[in-house]
Amino acid sequence: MVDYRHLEHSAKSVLRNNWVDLGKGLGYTQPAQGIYPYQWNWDSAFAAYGFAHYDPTRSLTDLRTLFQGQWQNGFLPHILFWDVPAQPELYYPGPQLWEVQKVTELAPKKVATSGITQPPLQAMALWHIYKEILARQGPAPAKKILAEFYPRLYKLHQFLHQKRDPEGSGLITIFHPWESGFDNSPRWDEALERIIPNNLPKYQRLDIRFVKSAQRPRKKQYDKYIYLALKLKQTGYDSEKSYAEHPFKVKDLTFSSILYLADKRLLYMAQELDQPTSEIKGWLERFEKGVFQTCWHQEDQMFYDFDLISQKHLRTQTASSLVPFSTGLIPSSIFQKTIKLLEKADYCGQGACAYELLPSVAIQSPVFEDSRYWRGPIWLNLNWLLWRGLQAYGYHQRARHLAQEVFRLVSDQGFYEFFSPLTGQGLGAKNFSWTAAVTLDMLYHTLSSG
Ligand code: 2M8
Repeated sequence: MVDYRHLEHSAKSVLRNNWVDLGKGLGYTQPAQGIYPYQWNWDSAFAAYGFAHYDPTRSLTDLRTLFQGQWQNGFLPHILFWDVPAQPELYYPGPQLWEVQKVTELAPKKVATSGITQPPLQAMALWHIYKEILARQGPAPAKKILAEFYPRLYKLHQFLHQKRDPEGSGLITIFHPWESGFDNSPRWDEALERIIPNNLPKYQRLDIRFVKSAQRPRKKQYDKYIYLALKLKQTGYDSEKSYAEHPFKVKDLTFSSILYLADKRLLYMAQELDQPTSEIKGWLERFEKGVFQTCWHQEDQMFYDFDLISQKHLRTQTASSLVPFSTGLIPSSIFQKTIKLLEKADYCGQGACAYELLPSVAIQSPVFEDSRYWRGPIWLNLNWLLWRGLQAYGYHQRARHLAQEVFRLVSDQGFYEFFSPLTGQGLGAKNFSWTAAVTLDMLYHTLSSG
């Protein structure tokens, strides 16, 4: 029997201990101590989902701090290297590799950042915080929050739609597997095959000081990550140039689904603030058509990422194919068929897994690896998106069951970064922020719905 109060208490202490106070009203949630010491883009938004329930001020500080790293063109980098110059290298690749301030005028002066982005969850998180503040403090303070963040969010979304979807397909192009957030996923293997790194500088992996190398990407993949980052730097992080010459260009299904969810929140904000809405409505319509035109594979009856270079779907069986359901816009006939996958031993049905939670890659896929990051393990942010999808389709019983399995898992194992589907063992970093944050979000939801 899970002790909810104990779970709540321990999740909150993970978030509290990972908080970094920068002074002057700024601060952020580290994803985890040691391995991820800086501020990560979508991690801060996930953390906000947890904090919003009991300390919305902190979640606002986290997002406010994140937007200090926004570039002049609206781009929001995936890492902000706060306070780094005086310290030895804590994380590789650090600011010395990206050198954004040296190669582009668009980068902010006050904080060094990376030159790639991540799934834009911020408008979703902000809308969630807004609703909490509205319920506790009333409309005036809540609206003030929207007015503060709206211009920055709008600029970010506009950048993504204009610069990362010049085709107007409704789907966003990523230039680096790390932009997907599902970094090492086999989703990218085929598109990475053509990348042959050359002239790489000598570098030292720092991640494997903290986590066993068997749970981290292989050297062969890491070399490609560094090579692609350096290629982007050569263009001065210019989207047009990268569109023309970069060797990794993929329409990312999950990134685009998250942007769609975020665009919807942006639309609600615009309506609250009496701002023009037609451009946002246009973005929503593009995805509503585009996700079928670009990502739906008729023969497999499945959604996939689309490789712009080979002009092919990337057909590896991963949980990412289920993320579009969190948008609620896929016809329920397709949802009903796809959700049956979860009942198969391929995913977590028929007792195939220690906990009935979605693994990141189908267990029977030839590329499934039980313990290597993003190549098989259970991630709770992914399960949280599925939980939202189940609710959107009225599968409340199933959504409740999923939440219960999450509570059982973290009570037994702790708030790890990811978990083995086969044994449930906690893997990667300990006391991981988004694991704690999405657990809290599900917990508050469960407690408030009786
Ligand atoms: C992982 O990615 C970083 C690179 O950005 C890494 O492995 O060093 C991913 O899981 C990513 O989605 C996440 O945002 C980041 C921090 O938690 O770690």
